Amino acid sequence: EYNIVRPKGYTVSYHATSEMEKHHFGQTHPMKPWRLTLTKSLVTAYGMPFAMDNYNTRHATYEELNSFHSSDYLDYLATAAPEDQPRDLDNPDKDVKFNLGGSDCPLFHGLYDYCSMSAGTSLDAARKICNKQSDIAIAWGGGLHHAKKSEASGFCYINDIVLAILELLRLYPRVLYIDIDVHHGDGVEEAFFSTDRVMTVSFHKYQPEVFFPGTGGLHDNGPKSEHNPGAHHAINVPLNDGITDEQYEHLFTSIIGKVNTHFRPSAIALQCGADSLAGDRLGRFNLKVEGHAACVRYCKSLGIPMILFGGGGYTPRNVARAWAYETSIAIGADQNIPAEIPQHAPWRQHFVHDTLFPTLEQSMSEPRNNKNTDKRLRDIVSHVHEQLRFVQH
Ligand code: TV7
Ligand code: CA
Ligand code: ZN
Repeated sequence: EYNIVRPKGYTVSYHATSEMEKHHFGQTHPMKPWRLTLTKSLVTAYGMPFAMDNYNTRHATYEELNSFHSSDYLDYLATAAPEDQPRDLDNPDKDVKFNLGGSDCPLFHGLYDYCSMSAGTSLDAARKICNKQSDIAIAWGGGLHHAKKSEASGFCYINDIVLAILELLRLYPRVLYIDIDVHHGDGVEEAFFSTDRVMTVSFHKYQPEVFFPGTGGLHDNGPKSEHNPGAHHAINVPLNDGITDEQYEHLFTSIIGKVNTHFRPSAIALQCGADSLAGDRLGRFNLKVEGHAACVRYCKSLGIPMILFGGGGYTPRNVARAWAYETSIAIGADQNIPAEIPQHAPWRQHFVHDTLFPTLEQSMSEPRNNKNTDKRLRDIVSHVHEQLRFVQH
């Protein structure tokens, strides 16, 4: 009923599985896998699946996970059960093995299945890009950027992004990783710290001691040693509370535009964490769906093969709005979908306001004060531009 048609001349693939969405981190835990259900139902209500190749994804194999993660970590992840973790109720995060079983990264039933499905989604997306069957591959179930080689961190157990980028590197000489989640993409940055084939750029709230994970300062640009090819290949854009669409879009395009001309990526991996939206339960920014999505639109305009990953996002109705709208941008249907949430969308009542584009006032009772001065943002851009003088591919 909407005017959604297959884009001419390019292919978008959508990688998901309804199995992932059934898992629970625990009653009060902010990470709600059913936000993926809500996203899929909105994408479907708008008729977008007709314009994409839709894949039901499989579990990643142990060997695939092992291409980044250590065997001792994976073995523990595969066998640890919730009841193995006698909790010290006064000190719930104390001494947990591989950081598993604390309150951020609890052990829950089906954890290994959940992790291997998230990774399977992202690996399938990467393979479709590598064999040129997709120009844009979408993996909203991935984007778990904090996981380390031998450690869970910040709701992330398996770093599906690192696995997908490793897959892209088999074919593509250079991969640009961009991270618009409100948190620093530390796990991905660390994994590629010593190579000049991956440049990582994370935009995030930065207030060490107070805001997780506390890394990603402006001057953290990769190993300083002259002999390390990865030097200058980590870009960090530390921000304060309350940044607006206008400021963010300007920052994003001036930084990514310059990165594109200096680094000349052959593929892009874009983590679209939706906790940078206004009204997020954990986030602190004032971005609207339009501002968040402008990043996807800009990356698409570069005409480089791209994977879109999910990530954070703790107000499920807004996560679904952003990722559904960003899916429409991928297929070039953003002009053709009505802003009104379709009448027949299941879960319609969950959206509270019946529009894809709530105003700031609709997203939160009191918009945050914007603590980002234009002067500070100009200084950030000029530091990044200086870093890029060292990068010439
Ligand atoms: C990618 N913030 C992940 C972002 C990971 C953020 C944190 C929580 C949190 C956890 C809960 C919970 C919470 C309301 C919020 C230092 C601590 C403080 C746990 C209470 N409510 C992504 C990780 C971050 C768990 N962790 O980038 C169970 O907030 O700040 C911390 C660490 C120790 C642990 N405590 C928080 O978006 C996917 N956690 C309620 C129940
Ligand atoms: Ca980020
Ligand atoms: Zn986040």
